[in-house]
Amino acid sequence: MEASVINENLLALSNLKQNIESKKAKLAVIGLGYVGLPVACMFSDAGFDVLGVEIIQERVNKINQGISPIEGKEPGLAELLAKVVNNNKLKATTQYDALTTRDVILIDVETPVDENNIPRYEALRSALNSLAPHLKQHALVIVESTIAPGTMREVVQPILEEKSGKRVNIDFFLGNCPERVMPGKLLSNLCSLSRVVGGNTPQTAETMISLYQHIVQADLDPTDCVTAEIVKTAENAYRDVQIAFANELALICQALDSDVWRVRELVNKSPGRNVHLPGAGVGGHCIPKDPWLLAYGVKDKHVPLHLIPAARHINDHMPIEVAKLLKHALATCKKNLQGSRILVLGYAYLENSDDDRNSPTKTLVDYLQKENAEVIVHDPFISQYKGHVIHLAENAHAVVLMVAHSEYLTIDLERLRTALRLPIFIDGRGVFAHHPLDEEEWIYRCLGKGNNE
Ligand code: SAJ
Repeated sequence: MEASVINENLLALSNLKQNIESKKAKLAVIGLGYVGLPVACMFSDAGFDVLGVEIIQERVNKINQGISPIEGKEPGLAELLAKVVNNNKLKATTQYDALTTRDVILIDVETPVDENNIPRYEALRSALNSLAPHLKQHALVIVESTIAPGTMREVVQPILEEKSGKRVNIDFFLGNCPERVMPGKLLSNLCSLSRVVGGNTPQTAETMISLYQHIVQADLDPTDCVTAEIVKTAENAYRDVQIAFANELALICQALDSDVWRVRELVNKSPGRNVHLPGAGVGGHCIPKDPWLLAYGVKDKHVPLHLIPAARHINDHMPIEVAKLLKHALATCKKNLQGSRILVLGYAYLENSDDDRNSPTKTLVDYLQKENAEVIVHDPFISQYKGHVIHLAENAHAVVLMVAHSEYLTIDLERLRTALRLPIFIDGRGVFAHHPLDEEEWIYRCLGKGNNE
């Protein structure tokens, strides 16, 4: 590239950086979901003019009225949204042509994987194809969605260049800054967790850092795009593998009539060990998906992946391991799953959450219903499963705890046992592991504890 062109680009990037530092730069966030909306609110509150672009008109209407469309408890978000909308710092629209005035565009759309664990980039491609014709000269585009390594190079850059007629690093700039948020802690995570700042060039990464400094009070680590894509997917694949180890150890302890809950306590006394919590499965919007995104990044590279897929299969199978404990317990009462009535406690993917994405309980319920059991589900946080546990337990043959919601830890066990037709309690999260139910009164089976035959 000629020296003059390089200088022109560096000058353009330097001007953008100055406008970001002075907050004159106009921002846009494409995708106002559980990540995009808090991000838009935080940059607005930091003093930027932010335009939110969202395809769901109802969500746009709510946001422009200062009302948060996000369910579940998100401390501070509703108040912050009302504030920034009322002081005209944040506006939402469905119209992409409004992006022509935007200097920095953040993309926060969903990037799921399908039943074959292949990324589905329809939302990402749609956002890019809609943005490209309206891309302002020398604008900076930052993808915050979690994407497979190589996606910036193989999907994002080509679409933007082809559909805008612009060239990366000359007419526009490009980066990847993966979000690190947990439902229930969106605002606090966005400001307190460090961010990996992947720039298509080092200068782009520096300009991105000048942006995130306005809302992040933690490390902003500059790197290239592919490293940023790998870090995000690897941090969740790593957690998935850790959980899978705990789950496989639980099955070992069950088979050896030992107690994984005690075993893990003692193992973790050894320096540098951190056996995670065994459980009835791994759900949510991140952990079940991101390992497959990481694997997809090397799909054509002949890298023999064993650990990451194996961990996914172990964790996906845990609801069936819970069903096996139930079957064995029923068999001791000469009862099959067929025709039995089972009360399942917990449908959300995480304790004290209303988020049911990739819920392990769904796997359990599907299995039980295929075995012709009658299944009743309770969950205090999900509207269609709310109810009174003791009433729901009436005439049930067994209770299966799938989620450690606080409500279940203080359940009236005496009343529960009286309501049940058989005193069977399957503990999928070890909530009573340290205080097992009375063997005289219950047929108690706990994932990871022996004597389950
Ligand atoms: N789970 C276990 N055993 C464990 C931990 C979790 O079975 O020891 C299960 C949970 O029950 C749940 C699933 O795994 O079904 C996921 O739980 P999670 O605690 O990982 O919660 P997530 O899905 O919200 O994960 C997010 C991730 N954060 C981001 O992607 C930014 C993850 O990287 C974090 O480590 C996690 O929050 C966290 O705990 O902060």
